[in-house]
Amino acid sequence: MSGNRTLTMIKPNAVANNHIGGIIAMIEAGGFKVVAMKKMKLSPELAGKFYEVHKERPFYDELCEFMSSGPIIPMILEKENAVADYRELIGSTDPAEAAEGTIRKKYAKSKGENAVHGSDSDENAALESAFFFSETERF
Ligand code: RTP
Ligand code: MG
Repeated sequence: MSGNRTLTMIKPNAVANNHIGGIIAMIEAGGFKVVAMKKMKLSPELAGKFYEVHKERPFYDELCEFMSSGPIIPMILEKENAVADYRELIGSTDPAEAAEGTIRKKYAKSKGENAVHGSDSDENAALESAFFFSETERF
């Protein structure tokens, strides 16, 4: 899967505000194929595990609380150069800095409640995909 897949989540704020369809439309218009998808709610413990790399950051507790506050939509996306191209499509972490035409520019509320996640490397894309999807769902 190296190089052509990434993992995204539609975050609780975007799901709660009925932006699932709008975000998936932007993803598909951007040339990505949805190869796996589900709706689920993370426990604070699971959110903490997913974001373990940020454990020492000041926003960690707030992030885990937010990410377990309501349902999310994890998806595996496929496209050539998926990780980098998807980070370009979602835009900067802070919506105030996100470029026009990006998902975060359109749907993020704040730096924390920023509508979507995108893996930051091929290695993390693989790890994060396995976090959410079993082998039979990642065909
Ligand atoms: P993501 O991992 O969600 O795709 O976002 P990212 O790479 O752009 O940002 P990252 O540095 O990995 O941070 C992970 C998530 O933590 C929240 N955050 N809050 N309040 C803050 O200063 C702050 N900074 C980061 C965001 O939800 C960010 O997406
Ligand atoms: Mg990140």
